[in-house]
Amino acid sequence: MNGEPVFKRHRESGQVESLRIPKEPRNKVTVVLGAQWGDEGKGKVVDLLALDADLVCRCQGGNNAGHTVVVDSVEYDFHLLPSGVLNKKAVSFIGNGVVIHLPGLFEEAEKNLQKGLQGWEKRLKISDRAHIVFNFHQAVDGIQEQQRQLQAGKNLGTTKKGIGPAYSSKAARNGLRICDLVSDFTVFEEKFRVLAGHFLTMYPNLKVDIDNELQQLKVYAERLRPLVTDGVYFMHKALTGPSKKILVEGANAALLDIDFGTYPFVTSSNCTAGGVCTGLGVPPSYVGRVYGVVKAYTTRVGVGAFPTEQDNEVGNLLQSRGREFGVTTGRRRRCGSVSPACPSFWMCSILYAFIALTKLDILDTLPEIKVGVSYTVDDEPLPSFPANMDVLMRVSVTYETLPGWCCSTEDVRCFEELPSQAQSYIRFIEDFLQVPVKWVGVGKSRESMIKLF
Ligand code: 2SA
Ligand code: GDP
Ligand code: MG
Repeated sequence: MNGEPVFKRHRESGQVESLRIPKEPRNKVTVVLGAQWGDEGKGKVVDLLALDADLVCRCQGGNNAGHTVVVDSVEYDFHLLPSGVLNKKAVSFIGNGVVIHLPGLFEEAEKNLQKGLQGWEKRLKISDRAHIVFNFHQAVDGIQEQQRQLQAGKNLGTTKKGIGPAYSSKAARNGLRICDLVSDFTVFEEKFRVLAGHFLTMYPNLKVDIDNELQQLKVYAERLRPLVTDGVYFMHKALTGPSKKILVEGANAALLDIDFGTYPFVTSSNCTAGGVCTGLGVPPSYVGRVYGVVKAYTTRVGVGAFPTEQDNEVGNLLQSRGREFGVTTGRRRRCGSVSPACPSFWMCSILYAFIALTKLDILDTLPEIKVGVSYTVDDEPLPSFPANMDVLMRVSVTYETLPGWCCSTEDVRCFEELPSQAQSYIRFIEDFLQVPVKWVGVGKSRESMIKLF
């Protein structure tokens, strides 16, 4: 395809326009990805980078994600809308890799509108290829969780936002997309009834109010139509047209990636760099800088192995000081030590150009800080991260203990003013990963981000 001419005839003028992909990439995309189990503070980093972006995109996940942005003491939370939607000069784009629950999207916009988010509909574009999460997908998510608990004695701890069932419909090829919704509604209705019937057969206890949901969807279809675009063409124009700053906001994180994460305790999309290409239609050569967001400690919400979890006073302190509660579900997040020995960090060293290290201020009161530096199983060092969760549950972590700084970093705005122990902690992580730390977060606001270079 590279360099091959592809032509598109312009509808009104009848002129033929080349969709050739230039040999030298023009507008490469900058990507922000979570490097742990999510909630590293991606929203804040995206908001910061979005200040001078022209286009901010979401490429995967759905409203399971919860991204917080604090501007002028107002706290916004985004789930489907890209966090860059706050920038009135930027266009926001929800790509084909995202699964969209329409009532969720409009509720989220309404909630943030009350807080001051204005004009979002004028600057949001949605790919016609994105799949729709229906209410029954969410109900099925809940039923599947109950079944896992009953049958296997353990659920996954999903957000119950219908993410797994919606991506299952996509993979099973009976899912419905935004393009179906905004086309002939009679055809859409037929397909919707077939899909609902399919789930009703599989889950006889499922309650689906088909007529009510269809009525609601018809209303959404009208509201949505002006926002819907051919996502592939839209991205092609953005990538190859006049100079533009394009930003991609990853949702969830490396260890929740369906291929590379702690399967099966993962989400249902690719949260690593590949998801950017498939979820937006961006050629790999157009992926520019990838920023990995790393929290100065680690959290996990939901079930699954967490080798550096601190199920003790330190974990409790991190949880309360860091206010570690899920943005989508309000669940208490499990807390533990940062572990650069963990595989997402290996991926980090290979893939990530820079690191944003967030929430350093939460460590301010700890007299010492443990960092997980290697894993062993049955006294054997692990050369790589185990795929098998039963093995991961048995790993022992070797820690390096670093001195804490026991003073507030909240008001610090440059690296040199940080206590020497905090500087050493940052340099330790940087050296271990061999990836430069570009930002250090010491508070929730945009201003409390120290830029290192
Ligand atoms: P799902 O709902 O099918 O994607 O759940 C599968 C696993 O993925 C985890 N997951 C998350 N982990 C961290 N943060 C997420 N977003 C919210 C937040 C979560 C919340 O910002 O706090 O509010 O609880 C997120 N979304 C999915 C999930 O815990 C499962 O382990
Ligand atoms: P995301 O899902 O990666 O966008 O992160 P979340 O929004 O779920 O969770 C991160 C939380 O940490 C939010 O409440 C942010 O406001 C907050 N936060 C981000 N960076 C910092 C920081 O450097 N210090 C402190 N104290 N809070 C931060
Ligand atoms: Mg979050």
